[in-house]
Amino acid sequence: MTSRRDFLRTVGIAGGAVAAGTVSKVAMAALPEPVIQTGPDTMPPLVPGTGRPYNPVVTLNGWTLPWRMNNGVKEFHLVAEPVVREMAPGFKAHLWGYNGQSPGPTIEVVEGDRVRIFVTNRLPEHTSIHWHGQRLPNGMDGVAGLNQPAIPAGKTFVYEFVARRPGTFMYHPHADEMVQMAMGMMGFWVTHPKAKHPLIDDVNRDFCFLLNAYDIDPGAYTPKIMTMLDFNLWSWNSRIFPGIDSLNVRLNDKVRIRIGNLTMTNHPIHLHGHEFLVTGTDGGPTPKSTRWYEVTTDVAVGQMRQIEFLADEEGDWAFHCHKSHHTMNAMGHDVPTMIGVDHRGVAKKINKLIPDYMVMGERGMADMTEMEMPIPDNTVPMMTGQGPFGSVEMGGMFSVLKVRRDQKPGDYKNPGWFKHPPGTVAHEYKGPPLDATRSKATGSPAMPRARGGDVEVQVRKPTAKAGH
Ligand SMILES: [Cu+2]
Repeated sequence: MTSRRDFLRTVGIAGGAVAAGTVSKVAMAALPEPVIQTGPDTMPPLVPGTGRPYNPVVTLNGWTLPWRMNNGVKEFHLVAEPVVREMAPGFKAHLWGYNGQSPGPTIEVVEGDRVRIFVTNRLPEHTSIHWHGQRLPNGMDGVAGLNQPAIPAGKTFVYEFVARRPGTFMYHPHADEMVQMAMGMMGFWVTHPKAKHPLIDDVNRDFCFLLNAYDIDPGAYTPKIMTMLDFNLWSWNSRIFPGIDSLNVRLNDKVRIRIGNLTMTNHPIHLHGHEFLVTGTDGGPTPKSTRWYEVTTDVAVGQMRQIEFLADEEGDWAFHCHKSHHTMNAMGHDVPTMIGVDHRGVAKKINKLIPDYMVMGERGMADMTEMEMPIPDNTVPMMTGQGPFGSVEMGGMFSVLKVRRDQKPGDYKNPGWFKHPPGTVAHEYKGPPLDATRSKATGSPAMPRARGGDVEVQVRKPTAKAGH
């Protein structure tokens, strides 16, 4: 929890080409020292010590990059480099990121700030940074080849622009983009309004995270970079449940959550226990007339969404992607459904060849959470995470909103499990069993069938690979 302010000197950052003639030589003479983050913990909000004041965000399993003021310009230093990211306890991935982690640090500025970002490339290949969603001079947009030469390995470039509109943004490479994003190169950006904005409400807590996905074979450390759609690790800020921190708030706090999607598919993000409004999109705050209450909002590829709600229900509330295979971890997608299939005979035969072979999924997948299956080193188990009542049977894009009466303002610590008032937990019915009355009503087809009788399907055989 201390490394935010550890200003580590990094070697090999001196000199390099300058992307734009607008950057003064004085500014280049002394690079701001890069700040490196060593752990995946959620850092407390970085309260601004210099520059204009604002209410800082909290990056889930992440942190905000400190800056320095230089003659009225807010200066940041990003270092693109290989990193080791602990994606879940005991599971470490070899990724590319910024300043020690993937995703990189959140950059927080205020509407109207002049921002200068030094980007040092310590990757084995060239890179660039695109400031996703920003209004800025064309030469600062970061598309290698189109707006600037790519930043060669070992060089430092400078981006400089005014953060013109408040809102939720992202940054990512626009050079060898598929590979570099598959390796984890991305970060969050928040531009706070400079004054009271009619469409931007004050909130008590402001969280942000990126949706990202990886394809890492069980037992491997490095993502497969050529994967187009079949990712097997679905993560928030490169963390997998149960490694994703909970969002801890005080009862009746007004809460904002900002979500950016840098995966290759959409994610219907679903919150239990509360209705929320989508108060911001890629284009900034939404007009009030367009807001309606929802409990699930789809965040499409390349989009940002801000949701806001009043946390007025105490408890531990699930918060997750509603694509159910995104709440599973490293899984083989080509496993046939075995529910209801009696394969004891087959298992006996296979056991002669492979003594450890275990029959899977005959009664559903919940058995997976109880079995101590032998898995390769550095593999995240498929569904783990122990709740107060047993296994939560979730993985991937899942976390918990914890609403507590006694959570202190500004305290983001995990308060532990919710203590339910007596008599408020679903429980076993212990009365006499009832005779089930079955409905006799049957539907009728729109048209009579020409031929064919009843068919009862018993076995789904393994089929060829199909996309999802
Ligand atoms: Cu999803």
